[in-house]
Amino acid sequence: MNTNKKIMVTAALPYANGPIHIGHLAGCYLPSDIYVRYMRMRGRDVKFVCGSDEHGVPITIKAKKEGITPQEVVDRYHAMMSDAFEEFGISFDHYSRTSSDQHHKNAKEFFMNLFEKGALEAKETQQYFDPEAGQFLADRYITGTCPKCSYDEAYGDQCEKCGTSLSPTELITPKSALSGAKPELRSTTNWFLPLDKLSDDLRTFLKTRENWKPNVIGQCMSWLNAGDGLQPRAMTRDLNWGVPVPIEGAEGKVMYVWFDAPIGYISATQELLPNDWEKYWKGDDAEIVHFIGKDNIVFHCIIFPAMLQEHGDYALPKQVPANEFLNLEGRKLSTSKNWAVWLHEYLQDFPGQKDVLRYVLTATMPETKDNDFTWADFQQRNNSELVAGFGNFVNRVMVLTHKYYDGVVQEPGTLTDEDREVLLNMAQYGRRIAKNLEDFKFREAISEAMSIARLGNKYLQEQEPWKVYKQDPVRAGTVLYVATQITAVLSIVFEPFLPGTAAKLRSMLAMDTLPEWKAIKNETIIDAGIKLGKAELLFAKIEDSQVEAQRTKLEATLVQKEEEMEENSHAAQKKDISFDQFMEMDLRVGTILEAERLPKADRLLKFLVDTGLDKRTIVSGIAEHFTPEEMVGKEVTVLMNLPPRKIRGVESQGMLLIAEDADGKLSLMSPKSGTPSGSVIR
Ligand code: B3M
Ligand code: ZN
Repeated sequence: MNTNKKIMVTAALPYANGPIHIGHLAGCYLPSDIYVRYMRMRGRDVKFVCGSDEHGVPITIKAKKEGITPQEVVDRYHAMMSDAFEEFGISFDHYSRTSSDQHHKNAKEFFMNLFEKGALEAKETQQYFDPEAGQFLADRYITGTCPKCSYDEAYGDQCEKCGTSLSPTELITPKSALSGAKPELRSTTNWFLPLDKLSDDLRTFLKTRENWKPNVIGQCMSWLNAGDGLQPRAMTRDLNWGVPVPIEGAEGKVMYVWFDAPIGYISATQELLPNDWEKYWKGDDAEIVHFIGKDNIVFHCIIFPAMLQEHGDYALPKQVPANEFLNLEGRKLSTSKNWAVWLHEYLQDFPGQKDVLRYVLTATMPETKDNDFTWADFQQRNNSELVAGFGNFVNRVMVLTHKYYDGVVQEPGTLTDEDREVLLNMAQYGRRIAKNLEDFKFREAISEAMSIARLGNKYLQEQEPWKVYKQDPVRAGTVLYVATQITAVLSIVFEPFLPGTAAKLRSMLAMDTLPEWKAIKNETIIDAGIKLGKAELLFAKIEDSQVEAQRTKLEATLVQKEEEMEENSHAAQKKDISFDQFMEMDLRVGTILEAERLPKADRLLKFLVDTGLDKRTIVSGIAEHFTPEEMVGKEVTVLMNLPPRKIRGVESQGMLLIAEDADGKLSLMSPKSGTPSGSVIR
């Protein structure tokens, strides 16, 4: 293994618009942490960076939904995610964020490098513009009717009902999600990466990658070979949240989030190593490894490499071991549907048991196909593999050594063939686990590590030191000496997987440092004469009630979702009317001049309305939703040509139009303020 290499390990920058859940961990944060911890134990020169991905439309949508700024959204989730990662033992050397000054500076320099060499092509395109909001609309900000299934809330990039990917101009009756206005197509210039012209270089790049996972290469080749091949992709957007584009004529534009985010890896390294960062990103010694989920493959294996190739100064990714997806109790994990096990909630519900989740997520890691996390499996693996297997073995060695030898590891007598075979096995396990980790096969690696604990239990069961001790205390001491070496190996091989447990075990074994991986080969790791620390249980049983509580919590989100779905299910559409029938209605803009409650009528308000044609009284049953004071001066929509009606002795001439949502909340149908009374609505 060439140990001069500078290994740069990155984990996908999580969008700062929600907490971390087990799918994120199994997808890239846990495998990357295991890999880096192992590389450190091999004495390799490895750096591990990540950070919050703070641009992109999802963040502005979240901000709009909550009525706060995008910066407030990212500040909340950046703190939440970095805290949760730290508590879970994801050992980044640096966790950055793409709103950092360093990143903005670095992204602009990267952009200018490409721009000045002509690697980005300016193209004029037609984009939807919201005349009310006065801004261009990102695809997600345009909704309309899906041309495929007629779902009336499809987005400009995708119909979530039938899954069809769309372009905004395909939507029927598009409207702006910002103002509701009908968007207009307007020309705008953006700067494109000509991926079509870069396909050959990308093919060469992909062909020279060694041992890439079939699912990764397969996805890349299908992108390269699909239809007319790769298409130019805009690297700038008409948005106001992101890294501003640093060129003349690009005012009001920001970098495409998938242009700036991968550059965030480099920015994080610059923040970590201001003077040495280039050693990990440039030159033949740099080895870049991107840990991601499969939904990020095209960005890390096609677009980012194309950017790096065009830039010219950078090494290209050596490995991108993308994982597939983790499902939860048979359903897709979903932030928006709250169908998830949130990391920060797990850490609250299972204090001190982060390693149990690390263990289960590694043992079930979706490395080559999607997999499913169930609470039953979580409980079963903890109770039978960790408690009854690993923990029980260590506890017997500790308790027996304290019981018979006051905790002191005995000088071994003559080793039997069985003893030697067990010790020899340790070195073989060490080699197999190392190989699996270097090949990103984490499930196999942890299974092999657990086999060591099984081997230890089997050895004790066969040698029965608790029986032998009476007749032959030396033999019993030898058996416990061998068993203690096995526990020491466990404390080494489990360091990448269960760092908390491994550290606790090493302190019980009076090992005051973390040995290098190669110590596994030594016949003696814990010398005779060493006094072992206090025996503590490494794992605790997980009770049915704890798991039941988790399932109940999950089911509650399902029920809540169903209720929301019911509540939000709008009244069914009424039967069709003819266009002529609609044209018979006379709808006008009116202005409320006076407003008062009607005596002994809680729900009624009496208005004097200037309709542009006349001033008339209208009675409306909205007193529980609006006060008379707030109504005066408001522009409203009036249905004029209704026959007058006597309501509580007051003659009402017409009706105000109100919108009522699924849970009964009312809002006035008001035109833009300043629209003159009498304006005809059609
Ligand atoms: N934030 C997408 C995601 O969280 C994106 C990753 C960026 S890595 C440069 O899946
Ligand atoms: Zn559809």
